[in-house]
This record gives sequence, structure tokens and C-alpha cells, in this order.
Amino acid sequence: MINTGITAVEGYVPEKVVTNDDLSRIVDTSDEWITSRTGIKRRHLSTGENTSQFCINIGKKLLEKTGTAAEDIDIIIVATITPDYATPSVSCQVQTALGCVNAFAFDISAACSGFVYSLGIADKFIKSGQYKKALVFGAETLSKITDWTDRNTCVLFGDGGGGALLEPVEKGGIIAEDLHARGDDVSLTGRHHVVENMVCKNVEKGHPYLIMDGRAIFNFATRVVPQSVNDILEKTGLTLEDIKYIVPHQANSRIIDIVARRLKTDIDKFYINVEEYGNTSAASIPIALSEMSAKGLLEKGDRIIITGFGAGLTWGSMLIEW
Ligand code: B82
Repeated sequence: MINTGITAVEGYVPEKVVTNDDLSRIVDTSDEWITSRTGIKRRHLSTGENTSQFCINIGKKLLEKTGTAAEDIDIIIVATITPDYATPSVSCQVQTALGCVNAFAFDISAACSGFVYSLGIADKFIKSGQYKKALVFGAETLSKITDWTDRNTCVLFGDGGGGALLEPVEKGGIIAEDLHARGDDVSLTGRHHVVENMVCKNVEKGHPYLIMDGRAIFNFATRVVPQSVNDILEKTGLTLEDIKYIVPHQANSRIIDIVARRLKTDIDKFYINVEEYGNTSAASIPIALSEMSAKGLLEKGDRIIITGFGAGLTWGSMLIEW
């Protein structure tokens, strides 16, 4: 059987940093309130770059650092809920900007689980033996769909992206996955587009922003994430002792604290950077992986579990041997 490996990871966040104190000047909040409830101190916000630009920057770095020719890329997948356009997809914009003329390209929508879902999809294409190289991104400009007058949500989100090059490897790579959805739970929703046309004047009003029932999704995350991590371990016959890091979606440090407690493992096993970027949805896991790689935390043979959870509701985990 062909194994799919992550052979390079890169991230990109916009330069502009907005602190909690900056936010306390536009909504009724404080650094103390935000930090104690979420662990977030800062977030990077786009001053004009859109989601495709993040991916293009990341893709260029990935090709450059691995010495990969653009024409050799077979697949481009972008996980995002904040594409530049309904169509063309961000992945098609990336394809043309990078010159990946032989790649097919599509976006997927699975919110904060999007990167994990996308790795799962790319893995199957590579495992089929028909395709050799995939670029997989998670990237968001959540600031576009944030209500900047709502103090409960505008303090949470940030912009940025990350991406990976996937290729067949001899040993290790993606070892196991666990993917789920619960479409009946709408406690976290994004922009709602209602139908309005020449034959339909809609009475229902859409809304342009992210809306969440914090307590409900908090309970969801702290229930399903430990379960999903345990399912992955059970499938592989491994224990947490065999895992160097758990890399969770960076939604809120309190979620991670509770997940660690429920898994009866030390918080140090979790890679956490929510302090710096806030919640960047599909981008949070690849940004974390890119940081970890740059810091030399991911060595050959290390096993990690990535775990995403978010709107849909969707969730999923994956065990990767580096
Ligand atoms: S919260 O409910 O307001 N809360 C926890 C009880 C603060 C102390 C809250 C806040 Br603030 C921020 C995030 C969450 C949360 O649960 N987030 C998510 C849960 C599941 C899936 C995705 C997310 C996400 O924010 O991306 C709760």
C-alpha cells in the first residue's frame, strides 16, 4: 500500500497585529476578559489580502523549499469558508498564480475541520497511485465575515493560512483518520445566503456574519475531541505515550485544557498558539504545524495527532508519522 507523507509545511499570516487592547477601543471588552476566557492575546488581520493571496504565498514557499516544479503538482485542495469568490475557487486561483498547469483543483467547506478533511481526501488520491503530489491548504480571512460590533465574536477570530506538500513516502505519513459530521447541530453558523430572485421575494432574512452559541459548541468540542483522539489510538493500537504532540484546532485554550484533562494527559502534549493568532478556522492546524516545523519540534519518526472541530458541525482527527 502507498503511504502519504507530509513532506513540507508552510504558513503565512498578514503582518497587521491587533491586540486585545486595540479591540477594547472598538467594543466593550478588555484584555482581561478575552485572555481569561479564550487564551487569545493578539490576532493578525488582513489589510486587504484575500484568502487566495495567503495560499499563493504559502504555495510559492512550498515549491521553493522543496525544489518542486509547479508542473509536477497533480492536486490542489483549499479548505476555506471564506473564499475570495463563490467561483472561481481559491484553489483555481492558486493553480493559475503558481503555474500548476497539470493540477486539478477544488475547495472544500468543512470550517475548522477543513484541513483535516482535505488531508484525508488528498491521501486517498495519492494512495490510489494515480497522483503523486498534492498541495493542501487551510486558509481564511474570517475578518470578512466577523461582526465587528459584536463583542462576543469579534474578539475570537483572526486571518491567515497554512499549507502542506503531500507525496508518497516509504514509511509513516498519514496512518489513521477519523472524520465526522452532525449537520443537525447549527450552534455555529456563518454567512447565510437566502434565495431572492424575480420569482421569490424572501421574507426570511439572511445574515452576513459568524454566529455562535458558545456554550453549546464548547460542550460539543470537549465531548467529541477526546472521543475522536481515543478512536484513532484504538484503531492503531497506540497509546498517548506513543504520541509526541496533539495539535488541536486553536479555538479556545479552555477547550484544550478540558480535552487534556479528559484524555488524562499533560497539557504540554498539546501545541497551543491561540494566544498569537486567535481562531483562524481551517488555517489554525496548518499554521501550528508550520510553526512547529520551523522550531524543529517535528523530527523524522515523530507521531502526532491533529484534531479539528467546527461548524457544520464537523470534526475529525488524524495520526501522522512525520
Ligand atoms: S464560550 O462559550 O464563550 N466560553 C466557553 C464556555 C468562554 C469561556 C466560547 C468562546 Br469565548 C470561544 C470559543 C468557544 C468554542 O467552544 N468554540 C468552538 C467549539 C467547537 C468548535 C469550534 C469552535 C470555535 O470557536 O471554532 C466557546
